Amino acid sequence: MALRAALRGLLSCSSHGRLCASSTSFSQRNNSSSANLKVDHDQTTGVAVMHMQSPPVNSLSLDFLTEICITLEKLEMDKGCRGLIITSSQPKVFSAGLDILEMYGKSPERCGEFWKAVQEMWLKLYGSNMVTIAAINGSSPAGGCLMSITCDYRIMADNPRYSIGLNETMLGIVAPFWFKETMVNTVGHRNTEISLELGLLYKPAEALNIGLVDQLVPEDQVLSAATQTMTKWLAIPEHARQITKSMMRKSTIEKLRSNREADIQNFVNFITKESIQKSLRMYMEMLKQKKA
Ligand code: CO8
Repeated sequence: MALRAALRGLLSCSSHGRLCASSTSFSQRNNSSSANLKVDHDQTTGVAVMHMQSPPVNSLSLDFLTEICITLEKLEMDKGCRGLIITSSQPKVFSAGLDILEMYGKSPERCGEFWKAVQEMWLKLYGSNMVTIAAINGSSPAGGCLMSITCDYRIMADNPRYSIGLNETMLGIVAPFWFKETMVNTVGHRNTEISLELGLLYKPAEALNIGLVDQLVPEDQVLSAATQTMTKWLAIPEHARQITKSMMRKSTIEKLRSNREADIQNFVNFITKESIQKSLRMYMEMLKQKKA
């Protein structure tokens, strides 16, 4: 509850694209931990590594999204932090995407609050001035894939047991326009069309082939490869890189910013439909059966 109250404050001061100052000085600390996130901030390099550690599969619940948003806000405000690597501490999974339980059997108000937090995470990451790299050390379906493609660069573990993609249609739900546009901006229109209609999850080699990830490395080298890549990106004149990034992403970001309330309403109307609730229930049962 305290976390959500903090996010509400955060949302009220950043929803127009302006970031508000945090009362605690994050830059004084090298490391910080909250319940489900560990952040190692190396102040000599200006690079922070955010480890997601929300068991079992880093699914993005309202509370977890809130933690992520607060951390992103603090790092963004910290002038000593120029690069962010996102990775997972959970075995085999980067992130299982949005927490399905947040979309099942919940009140419209709660669904709306949840969706606002999903939007906020995307806005913060996609619009970040920092260099952002996803160090994808496990499977990354749906919202996990969104989180990855919202970063500037993706390095994935070369393990054929892992997969990544926007598989929403397989749950009987539809990726919203800003998921779709982030994907188009990454792999192009045709790949996105096929990928979204079929709800495809790609093995690492396939993901590399369509440009969904930028690099594959052995599993134990994901973080070191991300650190090396970060060094190269941080060597580019900062203002020029930031302006270029903003130029590439601005129209997609603006489209959501100017339609946030309508997008929340669409989500709530859609997700609370009986037929959609049934699809989600069947999908969760399928997950349980697969496990058994
Ligand atoms: N949400 C909630 N719980 C989950 C999720 C999830 N996304 N994924 C897995 N879990 C749960 C499982 O049910 C299981 O619970 P329990 O232990 O109680 O049985 C536990 O986590 C562990 O799961 P697995 O045993 O399946 O773990 P594995 O290591 O074998 O597999 C995977 C990990 C590959 C991540 C697998 O769990 C999986 O495929 N999960 C589903 C991923 C998925 O399809 N996510 C889609 C979420 S929807 C989304 O992100 C975008 C929605 C956009 C909405 C647009 C609407 C308009």
